[in-house]
This record gives sequence, structure tokens and C-alpha cells, in this order.
Amino acid sequence: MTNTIKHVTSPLARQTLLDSELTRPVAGVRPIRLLPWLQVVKIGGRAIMDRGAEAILPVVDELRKLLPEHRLLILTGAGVRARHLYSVGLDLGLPVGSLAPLAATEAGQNGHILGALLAPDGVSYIEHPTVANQLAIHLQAARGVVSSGFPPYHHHEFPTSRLPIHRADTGAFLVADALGAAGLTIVEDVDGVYDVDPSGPNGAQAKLIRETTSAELLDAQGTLPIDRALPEVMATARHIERVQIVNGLVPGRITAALRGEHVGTIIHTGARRN
Ligand code: GWN
Ligand code: ATP
Repeated sequence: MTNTIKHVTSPLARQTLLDSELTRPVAGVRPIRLLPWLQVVKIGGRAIMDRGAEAILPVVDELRKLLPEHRLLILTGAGVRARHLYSVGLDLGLPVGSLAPLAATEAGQNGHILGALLAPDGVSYIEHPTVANQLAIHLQAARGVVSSGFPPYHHHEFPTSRLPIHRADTGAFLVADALGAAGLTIVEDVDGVYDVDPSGPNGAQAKLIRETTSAELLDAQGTLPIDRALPEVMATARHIERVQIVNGLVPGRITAALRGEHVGTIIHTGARRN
């Protein structure tokens, strides 16, 4: 019998994909940067959006002024409405995979609010599938776009916690690293990462940590102003070498961070320059 099967020559064709020793020569190379000029800015849901006009309008003004200088993917977090959803959902015994998309909708709502306020500058809210497939063309038409920072994991969640562990900080990092963006700035209501929560009971003694690493944060006890899963995904980053956490309640901090100034906490990731 003639074998009519066409052979597809591939270095992975006859190997198990489970053996990293065998796959490394092919799969171990660093991916290309899809959008190396892109700056990703994550706006806190609770930290900024929940405060209303007083906090949002100055941030919008600052983002508007940054548009001629940078091309922006602005991603929003969820705030108080997600926390309410979590408490109702947990009371009802809903699994984490049901809670995550409910909370994610608030991140989207906050993005829609920012998109509306930035509309006169050509900025629109774009949907997750558009971020995935048509971000480049949207950024040819406009200097910036807004979307939800939550990763669209929906019911695929990690069963390690009753609350979603991959929230908007983690989602923003994952997409920034996947796109090979120039940088990620996370906008909070505190100057950066402190040794203890500056708004907590021992807040008066809190000291700002100006520079740290994802490895140090992974080991840190106590609370952080970012998703606990963020240092974890930063450890295996491919492109983004550092993330800066800045205070969005202080005008000028986002601008300075995007200009490369050290104005908050810089967290070094596991990614290394070639
Ligand atoms: O709805 O505000 O995108 O960009 O995780 O999924 O729960 O969805 O389940 O394109 O796909 O609520 O409808 O909602 O925030 O996430 O979006 O308006 O399938 O543009 O339809 O990955 O926006 O929404 O909540 O981001 O974070 O229709 Mo919303 Mo979110 Mo819109 Mo999106 Mo989810 Mo879509 Mo999606 Mo769902
Ligand atoms: P989301 O977008 O998910 O709503 P967010 O970016 O708005 O999140 P929060 O989750 O509110 O941010 O986190 C910011 C808060 O974290 C700060 O207001 C601060 O009180 C608190 N915090 C806790 N631990 C620390 C710490 N070690 N250093 C700095 N802030 C901390």
C-alpha cells in the first residue's frame, strides 16, 4: 500500500510536548514584540474610579495630555461593585468561576466611563476580542484605547481561592507582556508599595519601598496594593522588565512614570534584556 500521508517536517513532529528538554531548542526562544511602542496604563477601580469626579477628572486630563507623546492601552480595574458582587455570590456559594466574570463586568463598566470621557480625543472603549485581534488598527486610528483589565478567563479559574486571583493588575501585566509593550504603569491611590499598608492600623509608620523585585514581593508577608498573583506572573515575564506603581491622586505622577522617571515603586520582573 502506498502511504499517501504527506509528511509535515517540523522539529516538534515526533516529540512529546511534555518534555521541556526536547522542546526548549524550538520553543525556548523569546517571542517577538508585537507592539513595542505601546504603553499600558492600568487605572485602579477602587483606588481611582470609585472616588468619582474628584479623582477621575484629573486622571482623564493627564491621560489626554499624554496622548500626543505615547500610544496608550488604558485598562481599568473593578472596585466597590465587584466587592458587593463577591459578598452576595459567596453568600450564595457560587464558585470562583462564576464570580470572576461578574466582577470583570465592573472593570468593563469603569473602562466604558473612561472611554466616554476621553471620546473627544478619539479614544474609545474596545472589547476584549478587539484587544486580542484588532488592537493595532485601532491604535493607528487613535492614540489610545480603553478596555477592561480583567483577564477573560470566565469559568476557567484557579481553584486555589474563593475569590478570583487573576484580577485587573494581573490581566494588565499578562496582556502588556504578551504584546511586548514598552511598559506598564499601575495607577493607585498610594505612592507605591509600602512595608505595611499605609491606610492600615500601623499606617503612620509605613515606609515606601522605592524599588523591589517580583521575587521579593512573592515572599512578602502582609498585604500589597496589587493582586497577589501579579508578582507570580511577573517572575516568568518574557518582555516587561519593570512595572511602576504610581499615585494617581497626585497630578503629574503618571506623566513622569511614562517619561521614565522614578516617582513611585519600581518592581523588577524576571524578564532580562537580551
Ligand atoms: O461587556 O463591560 O469582553 O470588553 O470577563 O466577558 O464577564 O464580555 O461574559 O467583548 O467578551 O461586561 O459578556 O463579560 O467588561 O469581559 O465586552 O461592554 O463575554 O464591550 O462581550 O472577555 O466589556 O465585558 O466582563 O470586558 O471585563 O460587551 Mo464588559 Mo468584561 Mo463589553 Mo468586555 Mo466579561 Mo465582551 Mo468579555 Mo463577556
Ligand atoms: P482594583 O483595580 O482591583 O480595584 P486598586 O488598584 O483600585 O484595585 P486596591 O486593591 O484598592 O487597588 O489597592 C490599593 C490599596 O492597597 C491602597 O489604598 C492601600 O491602602 C492598600 N495597601 C495594602 N497593602 C499595601 C502596601 N503594602 N503598600 C501600599 N498599599 C497597600
